[in-house]
Amino acid sequence: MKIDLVTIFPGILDGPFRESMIKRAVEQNLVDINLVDLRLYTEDRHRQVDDNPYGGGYGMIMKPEPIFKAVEDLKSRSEDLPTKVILLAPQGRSFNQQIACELAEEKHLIMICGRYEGIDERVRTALVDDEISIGDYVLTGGELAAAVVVDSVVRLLPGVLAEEASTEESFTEPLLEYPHYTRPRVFKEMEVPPVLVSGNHGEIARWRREKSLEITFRRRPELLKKVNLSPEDRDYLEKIKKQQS
Ligand code: 9D3
Repeated sequence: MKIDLVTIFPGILDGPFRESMIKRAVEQNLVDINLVDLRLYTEDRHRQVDDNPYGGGYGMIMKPEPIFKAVEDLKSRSEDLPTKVILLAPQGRSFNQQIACELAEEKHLIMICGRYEGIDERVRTALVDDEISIGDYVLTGGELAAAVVVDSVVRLLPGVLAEEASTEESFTEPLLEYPHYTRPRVFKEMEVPPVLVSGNHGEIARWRREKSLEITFRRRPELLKKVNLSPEDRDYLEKIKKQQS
């Protein structure tokens, strides 16, 4: 997969892809991540990428010409690959794991990181295939959102995760995770639940299932609608509900 990130602040995105799992994926040529400085596609003396909004009002708007030039150039450099152009913007569809899985199937992503108060609408209508937000909070621009999207997409590419991790992930239900423990067994007088050191794998699996159900019920009850609940699961949830009232 090839990912081009178009930004006026390439420095923001320089660090996140040079560490850990994404770094290894780049080194193994599983993904080619390319930071593109939008100012290189300006032609005026001041390298201007923004301008005032028609109709007046507060703030600046990203000009269309440099973005069109950048995207046309990046497309022409990978003629044979089908390209998907993504705009990171607050108005986009809310990013989630399903969108990450969809994007992991693409061959070439061009991500445009918005800045200022917004972007000229003609970029949307003529250039952008998909518009993504990472959630309902205000960032100063699209760069950190692009880093989030790239991180979640790249880890799904074949060969990036250990095989066990990715197959386990694709079979797991949308439940929150049970609590994890590692050594020491007693830490500051806090003990690991005895069932986890019992060696009884059936009981361990049941305990973990119940903890997952309980934490999901308390924090994200809406997720339980999507889960296949066994009769034992239902009994356990009933028990928790009764304890509450
Ligand atoms: C006053 C109206 N604001 C829209 C909510 C203007 C505005 C705020 C923040 C315009 C751009 C931005 C910069 N944010 C992004 O570019 C962005 C973003 C975000 O702020 N939150 C979540 N996801 C994303 S993706 C890109």
